[in-house]
Amino acid sequence: MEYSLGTLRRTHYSKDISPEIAGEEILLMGWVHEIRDLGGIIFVIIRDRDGLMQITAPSKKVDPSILEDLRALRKESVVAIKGTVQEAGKAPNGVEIIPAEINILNLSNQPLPLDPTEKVRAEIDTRLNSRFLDLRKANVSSIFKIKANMFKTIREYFYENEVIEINTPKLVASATEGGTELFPITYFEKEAFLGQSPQLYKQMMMGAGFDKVFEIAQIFRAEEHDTLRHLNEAVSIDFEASFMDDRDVLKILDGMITKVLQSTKENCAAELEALNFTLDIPEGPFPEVTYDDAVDIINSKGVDMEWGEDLSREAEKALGDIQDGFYFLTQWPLAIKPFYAMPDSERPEISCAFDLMYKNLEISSGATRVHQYDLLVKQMLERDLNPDGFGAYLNAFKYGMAPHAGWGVGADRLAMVLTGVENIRETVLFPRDRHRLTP
Ligand code: AMO
Repeated sequence: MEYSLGTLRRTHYSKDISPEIAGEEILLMGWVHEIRDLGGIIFVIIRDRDGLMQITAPSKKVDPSILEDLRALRKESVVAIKGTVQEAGKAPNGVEIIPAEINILNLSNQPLPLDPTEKVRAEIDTRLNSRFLDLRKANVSSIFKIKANMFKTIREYFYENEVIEINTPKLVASATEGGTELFPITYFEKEAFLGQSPQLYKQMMMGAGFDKVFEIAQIFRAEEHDTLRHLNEAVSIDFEASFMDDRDVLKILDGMITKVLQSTKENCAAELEALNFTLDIPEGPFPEVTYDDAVDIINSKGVDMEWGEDLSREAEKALGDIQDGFYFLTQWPLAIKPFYAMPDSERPEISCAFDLMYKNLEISSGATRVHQYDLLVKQMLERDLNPDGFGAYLNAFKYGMAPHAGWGVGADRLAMVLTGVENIRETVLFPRDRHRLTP
């Protein structure tokens, strides 16, 4: 039996095999999804990236050596099967393959640590431990196809709007935002950290004259949270634009999310179906709720909240219960927003900052930024941050910094909304949480 690829080359994916090509000889490559040996006839279901294909071997029609080869197959082994396409009303895609040659490319061990056919349901931890097998399931891989389409759409949106894609360092010397915990690392003889946000770098690019930039990259947060919506390594979609304020960038964010929703609906129908999920597309711009109104709503729902506090989980839930879909939370108190958020010119106790929420889940934070050096230093000091630690950043504000605004979207959280999953771990190939560093 051949164990190397040799001259074997795939001619078709399962999705390309239809009754129109009945009679043609094809070569399919994939995994053994199921074997049913009924004695006089053997059915083998082959799975590739895009679907399933039935191989039908009646003992009267195929060579006895083929039957022997098929009987030697084990579930989840990797095979190349040459055969002829035949119309078959009863087969899943209306076609089946009558095999002429079976090549086992890699035999799978048995028993499997996880059943990719989903006959036996597994808990998330078992699934993540054998993630490569878990990802063979159509519903699981659908999440990542939807996520790939999401990134493609977002990149297209930015490129259409002349936003320049950038890459900023993830090995950094000092804190970004203050507050959030950082992962310390050893950088030769110095201490360094994993970047928690490209915030300071994307702002420095406004001093570099790039006008509009975006970055899609990993962020690292050493938060001890163990929730369904926090990870220690997440992906952030960051946007920053010069000569714009919070109102301008809020509209750009609204436009981006709407485009992503539409594109998911248009391009990922099969994936949404595999997930058994209906994606709703809201009409018009997302509604806005001011922080002041949110405090009233939350208190009216029986959850105590003082003006000036950040939203507790209970408060987010109380608010999410009455907001069905995406909405912006605006006019946050300045004191609970980071030092770089601009105070409102009429009400200095509030900031020009907003969050984008989906029900009770925070998807994005954004703001008009402070572009004046003195105000920036003042706001750092008010938050007990030492401006000496921000020298390189602050320098960019001394020699001509454009007024600017921007936002960051949690890509994995947005993927939760698009796929309807409730655990953020589902939307990340190999998630990193408080308890998981492998695989
Ligand atoms: P913030 O800290 O709110 O803002 O992060 C932006 C968005 O990133 C996502 N996010 C996370 N997702 C999963 N796990 C986490 N631990 C996690 N932390 C954050 C959320 C959140 O809304 N520099 C600002 C953005 C800006 O103002 O441009 C920032 O990082 O969806």
